[in-house]
Amino acid sequence: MVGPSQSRVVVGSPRPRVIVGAIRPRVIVGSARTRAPRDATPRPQLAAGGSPRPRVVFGTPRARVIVGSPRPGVIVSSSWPACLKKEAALHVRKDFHPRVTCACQEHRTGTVGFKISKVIVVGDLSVGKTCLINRFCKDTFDKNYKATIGVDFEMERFEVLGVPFSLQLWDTAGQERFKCIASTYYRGAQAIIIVFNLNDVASLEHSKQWLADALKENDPSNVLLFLVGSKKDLSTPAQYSLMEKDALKVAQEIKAEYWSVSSLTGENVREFFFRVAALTFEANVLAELEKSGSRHIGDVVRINSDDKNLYLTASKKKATCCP
Ligand SMILES: Nc1nc2c(ncn2[C@@H]2O[C@H](COP(=O)(O)OP(=O)(O)OP(=O)(O)O)[C@@H](O)[C@H]2O)c(=O)[nH]1
Ligand SMILES: [Mg+2]
Repeated sequence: MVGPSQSRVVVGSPRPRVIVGAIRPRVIVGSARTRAPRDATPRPQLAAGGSPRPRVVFGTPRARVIVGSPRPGVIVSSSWPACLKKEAALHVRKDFHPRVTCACQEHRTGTVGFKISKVIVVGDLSVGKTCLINRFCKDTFDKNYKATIGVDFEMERFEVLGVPFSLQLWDTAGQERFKCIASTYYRGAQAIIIVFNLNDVASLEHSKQWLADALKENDPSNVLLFLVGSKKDLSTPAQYSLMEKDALKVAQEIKAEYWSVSSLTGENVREFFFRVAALTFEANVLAELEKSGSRHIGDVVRINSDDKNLYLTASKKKATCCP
């Protein structure tokens, strides 16, 4: 894992390497840009410069953008971001887990505030992965298709329940010829977003294969899954409801949360990524609490014991407000 919000990744050279220290993350494939016109030879690398990125804040009574930027402030509800449909949700709750809320109030979130969570976005070519990320991170939409070559990534910084939290959104190539490069970046994901085109049933059928490939590099019990139908603006309501039935079936089979979005209109895009951030943040804090719950400063360590739990728990101090 690279350092917080300062990384640059170089991909596709004989040995990919990660350089820490640049201001904004940027991915270079050889000397080529990661997005090129379909079937065109790669173009020279353009620097992805720009102003400091705004930090999206939510989960606090009044959300605000902390780092200034030309982008207008993102106003977010103080509540836990809702899922799209109850039957398509990973968790049907109205708020963060009480242990998480309590830990945030008591500043007991350990290293979560310094961590960057990796999210990978996979799916068939041209389903709209890049447009989805760009709509959320840059609020832009490009109607011209430029295939992603290898991988690219964007960072988005959040503040959840007063704790800073960053997502690294990895945009991977759907084209078969770049799959090999892209799959080397699947490892270490905390969330996997599988995108399919709501107007192309084959892309939904391929979702399971994309997931299987992504899970080869990740621990299935430790990863959050999202199935996202894209290009909703192109479906009629009748077409959409037919497709949604199939998509919900697949989502339930693979235990993913289902969303439908349009990067053209922006429908559900922000809500979806807030949900990804909230669920990922919550999973991180719960994991941190579990870790710190099993090892407390002051615990007595048993020596010469076969017991797997070397830490005697008698001296554990109870948290004040956690259930
Ligand atoms: N109408 C409409 N078009 C979209 C939407 N999202 C993406 N597109 C178009 O679909 C095409 C492909 O979008 P990309 O985001 O580049 O697709 P991709 O999945 O990143 O493709 P690869 O990088 O090759 O894997 C582009 O022409 C986009 O303009 C959408 O929500 N609505
Ligand atoms: Mg792309």
